[in-house]
Amino acid sequence: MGNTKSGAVSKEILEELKLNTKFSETEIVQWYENFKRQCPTGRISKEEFQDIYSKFFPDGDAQTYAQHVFRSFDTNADGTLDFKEYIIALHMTSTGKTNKKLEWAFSLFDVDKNGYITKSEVREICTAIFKLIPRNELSALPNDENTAEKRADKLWRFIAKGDNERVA
Ligand SMILES: [Ca+2]
Ligand SMILES: [Ca+2]
Repeated sequence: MGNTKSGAVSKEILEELKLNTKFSETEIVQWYENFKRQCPTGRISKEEFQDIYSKFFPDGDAQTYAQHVFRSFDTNADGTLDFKEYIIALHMTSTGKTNKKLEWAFSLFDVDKNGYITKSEVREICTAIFKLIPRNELSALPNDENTAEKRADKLWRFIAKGDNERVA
């Protein structure tokens, strides 16, 4: 292990994160130390991310969903999550602010990243979400949303109107 980079967060990243999230400098520095400990290379690969996700859903299949979540966090699309992307992701999914959550949900559903959500993208994400649900819990779901198709239809009716419309 060389000593090419210092162990601290760079000033630019720190300033940017302070501007774009509600986290304080102390919190960001703490997150960074945690991140470095868990991930000495400073980057999380898709495989590592899938592993982390699988631990949260031991009874379901989290692989597909983890891939979608990873894509929505990997804002520069280079196939890894760096510290900045990780903190922004954490902020978007954990903060109480509805517009931030919506922003994230939008990027989650926009599978091909073209700025629009289509019904088939909604169905794709619902299918991934359904794989997270353990089999014995599926039977307990209400009749109008106990399959990925039904859930997608319902969600689509809520956010859009016709089958061929798209959400921008
Ligand atoms: Ca990235
Ligand atoms: Ca799209």
